[in-house]
Amino acid sequence: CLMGDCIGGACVCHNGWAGDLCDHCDGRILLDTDNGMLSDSPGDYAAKSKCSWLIAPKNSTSPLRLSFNEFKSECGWDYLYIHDGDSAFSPLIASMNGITYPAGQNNSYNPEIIATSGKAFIHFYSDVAYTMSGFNMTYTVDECVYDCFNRGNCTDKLILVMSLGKCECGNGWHGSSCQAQTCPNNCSAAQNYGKCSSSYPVDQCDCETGHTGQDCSLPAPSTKGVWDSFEFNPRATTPSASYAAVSVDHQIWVYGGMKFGVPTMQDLFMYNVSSQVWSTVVTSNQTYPQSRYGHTMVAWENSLIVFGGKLTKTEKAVDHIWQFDKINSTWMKIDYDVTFNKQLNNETSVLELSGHTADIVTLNNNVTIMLVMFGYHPVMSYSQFVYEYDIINKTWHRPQTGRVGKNKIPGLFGHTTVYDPTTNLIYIHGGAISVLSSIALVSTTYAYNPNSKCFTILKSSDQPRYLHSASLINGVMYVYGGNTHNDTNESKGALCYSPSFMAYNIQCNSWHTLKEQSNSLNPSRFGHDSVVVTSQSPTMTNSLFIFSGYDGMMVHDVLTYQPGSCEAIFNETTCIGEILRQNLPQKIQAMTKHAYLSKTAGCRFCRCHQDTKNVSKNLKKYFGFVYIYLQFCGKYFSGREDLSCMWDGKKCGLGAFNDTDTCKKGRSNIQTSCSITTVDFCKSFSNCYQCNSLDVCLWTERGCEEKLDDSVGVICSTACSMATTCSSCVTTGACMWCLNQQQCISTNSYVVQYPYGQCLEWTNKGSCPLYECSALKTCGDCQHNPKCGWCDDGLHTGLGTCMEGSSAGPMVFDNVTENYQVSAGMCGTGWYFTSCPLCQCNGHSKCDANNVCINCENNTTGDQCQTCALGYYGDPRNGNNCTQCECGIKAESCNSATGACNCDTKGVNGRSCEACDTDNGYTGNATGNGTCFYSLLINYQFTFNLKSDADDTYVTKINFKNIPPLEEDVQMNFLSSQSSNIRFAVISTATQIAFGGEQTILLVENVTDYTFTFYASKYRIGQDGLNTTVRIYVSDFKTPSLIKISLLQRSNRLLKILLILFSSFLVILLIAAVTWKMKMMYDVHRLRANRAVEMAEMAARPFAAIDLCCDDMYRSTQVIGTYKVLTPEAICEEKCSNDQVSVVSVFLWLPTSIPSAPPPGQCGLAIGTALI
Ligand SMILES: [Ca+2]
Repeated sequence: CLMGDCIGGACVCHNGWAGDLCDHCDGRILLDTDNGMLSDSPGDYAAKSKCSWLIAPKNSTSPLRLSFNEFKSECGWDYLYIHDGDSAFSPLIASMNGITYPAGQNNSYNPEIIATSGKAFIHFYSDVAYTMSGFNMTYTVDECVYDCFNRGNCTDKLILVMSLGKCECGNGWHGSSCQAQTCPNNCSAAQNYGKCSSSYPVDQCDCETGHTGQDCSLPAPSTKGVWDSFEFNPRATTPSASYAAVSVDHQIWVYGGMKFGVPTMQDLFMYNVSSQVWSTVVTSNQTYPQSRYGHTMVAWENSLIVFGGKLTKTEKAVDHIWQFDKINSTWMKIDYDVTFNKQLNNETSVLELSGHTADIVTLNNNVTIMLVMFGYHPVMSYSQFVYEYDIINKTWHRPQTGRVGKNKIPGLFGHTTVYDPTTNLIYIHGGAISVLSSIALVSTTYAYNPNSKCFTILKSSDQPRYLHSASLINGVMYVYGGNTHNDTNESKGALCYSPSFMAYNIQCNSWHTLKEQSNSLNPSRFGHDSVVVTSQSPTMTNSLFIFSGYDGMMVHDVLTYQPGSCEAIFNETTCIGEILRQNLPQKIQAMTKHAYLSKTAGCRFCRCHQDTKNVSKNLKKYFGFVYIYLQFCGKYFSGREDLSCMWDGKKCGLGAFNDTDTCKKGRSNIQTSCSITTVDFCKSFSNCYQCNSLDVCLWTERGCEEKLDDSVGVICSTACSMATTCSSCVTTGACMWCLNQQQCISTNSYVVQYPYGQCLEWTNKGSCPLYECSALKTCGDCQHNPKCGWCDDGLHTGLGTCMEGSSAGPMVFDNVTENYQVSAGMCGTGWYFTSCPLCQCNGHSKCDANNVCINCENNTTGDQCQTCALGYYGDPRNGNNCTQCECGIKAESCNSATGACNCDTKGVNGRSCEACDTDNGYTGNATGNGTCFYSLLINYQFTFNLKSDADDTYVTKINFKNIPPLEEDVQMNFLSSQSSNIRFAVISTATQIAFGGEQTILLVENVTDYTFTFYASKYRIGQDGLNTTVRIYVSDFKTPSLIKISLLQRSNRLLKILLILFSSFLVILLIAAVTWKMKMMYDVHRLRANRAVEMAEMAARPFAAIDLCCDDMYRSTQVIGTYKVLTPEAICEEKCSNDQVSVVSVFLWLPTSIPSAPPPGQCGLAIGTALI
């Protein structure tokens, strides 16, 4: 008993713990010492954990420092919420989930956080599926985060700013926990590269021309990218995620986003890059948009246009456009027009999107549009639409789009887009898609041509992610961070928060992994955005600016990245990035006399793709082209991989795509126009609502098709979000109900709907537990809900009311401040927040000195008088009444919860014991005073095993009957393990009419072994025309009981019959043996036939024509559907009607040797199917 006492061989757990060994948390615990530790359990946490802790040190009001030694929970599903204060209504400061690594391991990062109020309310919730090792954390008062890294003093000076520590950093260090070095290396002043200059808020290096980097040690321009990070002033803005940011003229505008802590009214912030100052933008009128996240913002002329997103208050997606006038500092909600049917129904418009993207594009016809792509819609699921918003005319269009190739373009959530004016294409990367009932992440890159409305699939990054950021600098798309955790079973350890940094070179359609930034405490995050800051110096390239994001907390810093520049490269080879022969392994060098050393001025990356003609034939023959490309291009490439440079004969410069013909030729051959047909357009939709929202398409049994005059449509099945109650939501397995948000959502959207832990608890599959505080009836149930506390009525019987509250008392919502306020008067002295009253009798008893309920009154029973006593039913918890059972004489008691009678006669059932259990051979008429009988057979012994744990608990009676066939005496033998009373009776009927009624012959009491004879002559047994029934009533026994009973009727005639029977039996046995053999043969035949049918069926799969593309074969990747993944996935999937199982087909690549030739006559590929 880890956290309990062993009493009488069973563990009795301490408050806040549960389990057979009291080894996992449950309920609520108060920690009131100045320091301590808390953990979910020593091993993995339990499924369906609901645990909370209130840290409220008795002797201190100083800020609390919370440090995690370990944290591992299921990313996106199991959360640890930390509130800065004494209740779940206090400001949230973290919603930890996913994995952090203990110090010393890779990506080491032990999160620490300060609760400035001096108290912390912590709640842990795990759902029904998948558990991990959980967490273990410590807390101390009056200390600083990371103990200032021993670079400064942790002082007692209280700074009343949220999350600001109290480190007074020593010389040379700054930051809230002294994590950043001030003027590192003295700005390389010794080499005259720079000097440390006074600056607000901290001194910074002022580098001389020709030098850059944090300590001015890098040459400027530099071939290497340079990272920097700094904390922003939290007084001016709040860290957030899923906000929107744009950069205009050295000003970065940040609007909205999911924020923890106290809500802010005005959500627009501006960062001045030149002065490095953040400021809140205060609007000059009282109209401004409600707080939202998952929206988009674009800059157009002197305004910012915000579209869509989910309102933080209601978690509802909106279709609003708000425009901010930068000159007058005013917000305006735009009334727009649409050229399509906008309303899906009365409540929902098709434009209610979140997690979409928006870009400003000027089309060939000179119309400037905001191009909105994909996103999640509550009814229409992952949107596959592209919308065009004509900014001048305030009108939305929804163009038909097409694609190059056959692969459908799926609807995406949390993807990124960048618009490249040079190629006039939008580049789309990553995102979450729907796969059956769960989500999958993709690593696909698409190009979208806004003029031809065509999608083209480009090279995959092979690293699926969503909620990452992407920005374009000099033809290179930089992708940072994101959530890389797929569905738990698919994720294979992928991180919830990725630190990775990748570059996509548009010119060459190639991906490169870049060095992760290492300047900040934790480079990993998702939900951030990146913008491009235009360089103020002609020798420097534009730089990347990344603000905040989410890593379980809202990240408190800004990252900047200055890419390397081509100008810093001084020789041709490095500039254009050839593979250097001397870098190749010796063995291969010998075979590569001509390989890759030909000189053509051109564009670097494309050479790997294009210059294969110069590769030695021997080498090609030996290794194959694919091998050369994969192995050498990245590995032995000289120079920089994330730059697109060219050599003009004298110097290296930016390799703009259309500068020279050579470059053009070098460009990968990407087709970006296609024919767009309505048939294809309709077919691309995989959602009924999306399909039917288009006038030209119709959802049929075959999917989305072009609407023709004779088309027969199918009505869309109800979307989860249309259900407004839990019970209507959880009827199918496809939906789940979020208890605190009161929302029904599809299982394939949970993590995209609540990416920051907004759902405190969910349920599905027909169960709808009570959740509101007021509905919870015991103190224990009450405290499982983090928002509730228990108000005892002061009578010490356990009676009370569950209310919303904090440790200080009940809380009520104040409509004026729109906040919860403590209203201590509502409860008085009986407030229990972290413990329960010791006497728990549900109002039906007082307690003795040991807090045991003395005598449960009001017809209740149980340790806490929590159930109705025998003969009563109902839910007596918290003072409710029990109702008397209505069973008459047929039962002494009823089910204490439902009131169904516990019938005392075996074979009698029904709520009021009015029916016979005919399924088990009991017949009769149980209505009124009637009863049921078991029909015995003559000359057989029957055994009845009446158990005390099954349905027989309350059985005290059993009745038997028989109509003896012969005119002979009937001998009854009775043997029982329990003493019983037996009544013998006969009843004669002639043509169904009772003949004198039942006649009792004898009553014997308290017997276990008894023999009785019904005399044929006396009781007219077996006489023709008279159906005389013998009846045996066994009563007053207790279960468990074993009863053996037989009726014997002996006669010569009987013997004859038996002999005939026996000889017949032998014949029957022979026939049976022959029949059995025939049956066996038939079974084998049928099995073979079935198998043949099955094999024919199997061979007919897959059901759809598919294109197989074997790219990058040596990395065993497969192009599946429209995205590429590293793990094998189904090429086709046929759902069974119940949505629970499906038949999947997979491609199998049979093992081959290098060179990649399968055995003669074999194609090397096979198709397999499986039922999953
Ligand atoms: Ca879980």
